[in-house]
Amino acid sequence: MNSHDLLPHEPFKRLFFALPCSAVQGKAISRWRSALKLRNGRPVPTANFHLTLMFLGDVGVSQLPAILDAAARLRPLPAPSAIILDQLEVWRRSQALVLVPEQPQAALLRWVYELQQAMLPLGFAVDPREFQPHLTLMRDYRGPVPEAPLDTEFRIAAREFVLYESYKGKYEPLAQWPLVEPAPAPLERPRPMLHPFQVP
Ligand code: 2AM
Repeated sequence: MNSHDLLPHEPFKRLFFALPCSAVQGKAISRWRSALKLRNGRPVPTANFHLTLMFLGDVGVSQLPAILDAAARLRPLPAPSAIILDQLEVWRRSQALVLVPEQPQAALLRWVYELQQAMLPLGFAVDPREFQPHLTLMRDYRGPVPEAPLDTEFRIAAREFVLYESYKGKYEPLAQWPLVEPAPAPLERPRPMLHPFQVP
């Protein structure tokens, strides 16, 4: 995604869509990362763990209503699911140590494609690099893939997606929408018919 054309002097926000990482999972991932005793790179703050769906870049604030509107009109996934991060990789080009799913879910990949398509008319070009779900653990990482047993499963719940503003190293949620259709409410058990003179 490239930085969007800004009007002269227009205030802007640095925006991206992502799946949030729950506090519990964040702590677990952070503890596991500490145990790796990594000697280089900058650890991503635990509070910033997320799984980027689409990076929008610097966006003029006048664009925000159209982005919110397009995101709200996306069709949710039919079934609840989670992204299982079970593999550690070093991405040399971006100098990042990342957790990735060994088997990215086709449904999520399709949904991200729809998100990209929804943003196209607003002027956000699709990143020529293939979308690869990942959670960044370390930036400026230059070492080899740490030899670490990934004996725990880390899960990112794919329940809702969030539009974040990146501001001074913090990620501020601006809006969120359900990513999966809400489960239907359980049917009320039919009450037994009472005889008109029976007292319940
Ligand atoms: P990542 O760590 O999941 O790769 C906010 O800046 C987030 O957007 C970053 O954490 C990064 O997500 C992603 N990001 C930043 N710059 C980007 C770029 N040029 N292209 C794609 N994603 C980017």
